[in-house]
Amino acid sequence: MAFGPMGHATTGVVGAALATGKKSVAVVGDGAMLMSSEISTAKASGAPAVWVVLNDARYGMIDEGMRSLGWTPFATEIPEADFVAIARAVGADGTRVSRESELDDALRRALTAKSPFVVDVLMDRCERAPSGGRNRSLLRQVRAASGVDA
Ligand SMILES: Cc1ncc(C[n+]2csc(CCOP(=O)(O)OP(=O)(O)O)c2C)c(N)n1
Ligand SMILES: [Mg+2]
Repeated sequence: MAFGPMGHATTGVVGAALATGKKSVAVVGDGAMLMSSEISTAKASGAPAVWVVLNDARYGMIDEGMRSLGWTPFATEIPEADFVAIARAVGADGTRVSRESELDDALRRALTAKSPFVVDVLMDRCERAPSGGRNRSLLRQVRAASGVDA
């Protein structure tokens, strides 16, 4: 997805699941997940979609960008959403991961679930995201796609 718009993976995973008929997994931010109602669409259309939501209760990339400029972040915090409750409210299912040791089991459940499934992963807000490596990787992908050497 490179530097694409928020919501691309959140919604695209439903199309991928429908097109392939296979489990399709998107790893998304909580902010992006809150922007759309795709769990309901997946449920209605029988799409075997899975969302792994990185729930840090903030627009993390913006927060870190502001900090890297020496600013005090503003307007980057969002309420900690209960994505399991949101999934169940539309007839789907999910599970919350609060500890790393719970992750494997949660992913196993997601991959065998009969309905669209959300893995709501609570993030450590003190832990900085590995943005440098991620951005370099994205840059390489963009350059490779456009035929320019990285
Ligand atoms: C439609 C759209 N609006 C705004 C942005 C700018 N933007 C890039 S990352 C980001 C925050 C993403 O927050 P979240 O989805 O919670 O992911 P996190 O960075 O916290 O992992 C924003 C607002 C964007 N890329 N696309
Ligand atoms: Mg976030």
